[in-house]
Amino acid sequence: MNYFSRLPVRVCGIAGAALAMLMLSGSIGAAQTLAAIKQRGVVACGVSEGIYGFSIETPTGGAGSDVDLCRALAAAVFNAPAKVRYVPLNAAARFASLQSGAIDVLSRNSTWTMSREIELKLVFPAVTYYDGQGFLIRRSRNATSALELDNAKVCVQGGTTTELNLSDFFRTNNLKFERLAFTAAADAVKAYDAGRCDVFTSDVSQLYAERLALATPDDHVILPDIISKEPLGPAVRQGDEQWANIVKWTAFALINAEELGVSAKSIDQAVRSDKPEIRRLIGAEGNFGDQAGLTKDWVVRIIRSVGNYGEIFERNIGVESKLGIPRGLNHLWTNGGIVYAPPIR
Ligand SMILES: N[C@@H](CCC(=O)N[C@@H](CS)C(=O)NCC(=O)O)C(=O)O
Repeated sequence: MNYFSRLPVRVCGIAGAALAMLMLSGSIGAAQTLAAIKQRGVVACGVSEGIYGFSIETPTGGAGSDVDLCRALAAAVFNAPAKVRYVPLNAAARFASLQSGAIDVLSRNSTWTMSREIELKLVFPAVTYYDGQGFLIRRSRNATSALELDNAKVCVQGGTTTELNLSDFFRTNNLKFERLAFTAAADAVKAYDAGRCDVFTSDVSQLYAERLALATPDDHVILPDIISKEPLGPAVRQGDEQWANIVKWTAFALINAEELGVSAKSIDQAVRSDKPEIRRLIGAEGNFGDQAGLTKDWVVRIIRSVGNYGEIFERNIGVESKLGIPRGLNHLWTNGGIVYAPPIR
């Protein structure tokens, strides 16, 4: 199944209830997730309801960098990147869905925070995109800084880190604002486009994406202010280290492959390489894939299916894509960015 299945998703912020259900059912314990995925035949991957560049529905399945991580996991487990069941989730529904076991992994522009790990009992195994919160406004407002937004009406999606950062920023700077919160991102964007708000605030990558959906995108600008840290990455439930490690090392393998120059284009040469680091990456030396519960050639499967981190970034998000976001912080550490993966050895 390689399309977004419209499972009925309850919008529910009560994490505790979902957790209690999970404990009673006892269906998800240590090292159960990979076995359940294999038995089911697909990875159940929670994605957004549609953020261009990250996760959108397409006639042939899904597209975007978060979708590519789902595909990479299916390639690692099944050698078949299409073996994913996509579950679109709005911001408020996403964590309860993960806790209840309805999805195996959440790959949906979600920020790694302390409370989401400690309170919601989740794990964010890796960062796949370093983002920050910003503001989208009408060009005609002629503002050059967020400090000029006193008394603005601000549209925001509820159930996000965005809401708290918004009030922190206005309070810290002694500015007043009126908040209009929406459950669905599409409604927040529609309200902004209809002029009900002066400002739409979100992670900057999502501002780029949502701007594409406005009636006249060129009439809107993103202010230069970045008011928060939003390290985005996949999340899994606590208590299953095997699966958490597979998600973590899949993300790290994509980054290590780029660093070593191993891409979808060069994978056939890479499998013949005599460089020790590449030989370990592709499984010609060592036993890392097997030890993780996969196969020796797990990285070869991943790279053939989705390419390396840089290829995923450029295809979906980068300056040559429709989104057109400069790579910035998301350059490899060897290239002036902060994207850094521990080595496979
Ligand atoms: N990174 C932030 C914000 C993520 C978020 O949900 N952003 C909205 C902004 S538009 C979104 O992606 N919504 C898409 C959806 O609900 O499907 C978080 O983890 O709370």
